[in-house]
Amino acid sequence: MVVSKTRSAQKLELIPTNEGGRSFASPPKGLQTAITPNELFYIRNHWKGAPEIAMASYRLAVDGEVDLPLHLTYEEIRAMPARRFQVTFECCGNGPVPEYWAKQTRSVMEKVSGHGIMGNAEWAGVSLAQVLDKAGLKPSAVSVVFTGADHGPDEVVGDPSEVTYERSLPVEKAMHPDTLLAYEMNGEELPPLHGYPLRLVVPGWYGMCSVKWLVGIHVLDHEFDGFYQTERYRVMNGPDADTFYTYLTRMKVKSIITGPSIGEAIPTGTYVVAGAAWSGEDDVVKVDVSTDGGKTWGQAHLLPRAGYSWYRWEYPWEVLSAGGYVLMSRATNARGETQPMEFPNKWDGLGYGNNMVFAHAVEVRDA
Ligand SMILES: Nc1nc2c(c(=O)[nH]1)N[C@H]1C(S)=C(S)[C@@H](COP(=O)(O)O)O[C@H]1N2
Ligand SMILES: [Mo]
Repeated sequence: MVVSKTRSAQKLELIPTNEGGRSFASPPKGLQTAITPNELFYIRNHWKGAPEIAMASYRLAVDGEVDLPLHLTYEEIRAMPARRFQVTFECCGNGPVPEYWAKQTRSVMEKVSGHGIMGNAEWAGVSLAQVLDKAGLKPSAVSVVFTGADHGPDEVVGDPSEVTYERSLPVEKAMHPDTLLAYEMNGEELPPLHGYPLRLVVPGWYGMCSVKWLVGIHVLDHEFDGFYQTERYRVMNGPDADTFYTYLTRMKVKSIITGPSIGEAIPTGTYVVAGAAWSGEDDVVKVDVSTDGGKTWGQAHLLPRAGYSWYRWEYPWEVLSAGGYVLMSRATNARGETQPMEFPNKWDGLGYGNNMVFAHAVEVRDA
């Protein structure tokens, strides 16, 4: 695996979130605009850098439970009808860090307000369903596995045996017309660290589903049991549950405050508190905001979303006395699900899928 040097400039404003140079969070300003610029969009890689892909010999293999296996060149994919829309990404490790997490992780997460492992971009590509239709799914098809060109020992296990980054989707989600094989991000060719030449974009589902550096699509007649499918991105259920794990798929209902930034000092007067809210493929129907640490709540003004983007919201706050304040936001989706006040997945200590209401401390000074 060769580390890509072409985009080293991209990292400058991003905040490293681990020591191996694998992952970088967006700084607060990357979340303040409706579109996250490519150079501020978080990077979450299991190994350092981007795998080198020789474009002259690049082929996307489509095989398994299909009538006609395919080997598509990049040009053949680009020649197919393009789709283009916004999709908000969130890593399922995005969120405030529980007390029992390592100190070092906590200090990094504080820098990014605990929310920088997400972003919103406009993606362009072809409908995966179109490629699967070309190959012809057999009636035996159950799951569709996506293989990245990156591999190595797992970052946590450290086992010297190689694992490849592979994830699967159920046929239904794979065949959804908005599941994309994307080659463009915000109008630019996919940057190397975001998956050049081709990545999956799975609207509404947590980031790990959107496999980068895609080289293979393999249709199975059973559930996929690869390492990153079954050993990661799951949360332990409570002691009374029927099943041990829940595997994360759609992003839970959640909201963040993006302005003022955490710890920022603002003047007395009227300040428009701003933020974002999202909930998988579902609509967000309301965002409540508190400026007194959750004692009282008022409703924010929700702006319409674009495609599968986050909703932006605004809440005019009249604040007359200087001092410290704790802001909170709490989103509710069209299914009636609301963000919990406490850390939801406390059983395993991994912190995945944390959509709790977050305390956002700011300072108000006399204008
Ligand atoms: N091939 C490959 N795809 C991958 C990953 C990876 O390490 N390798 N990381 C996944 C995870 S956990 C996330 S959150 C998203 C991050 O996408 P980004 O780095 O473009 O923001 O990519 C996903 N796709
Ligand atoms: Mo992730």
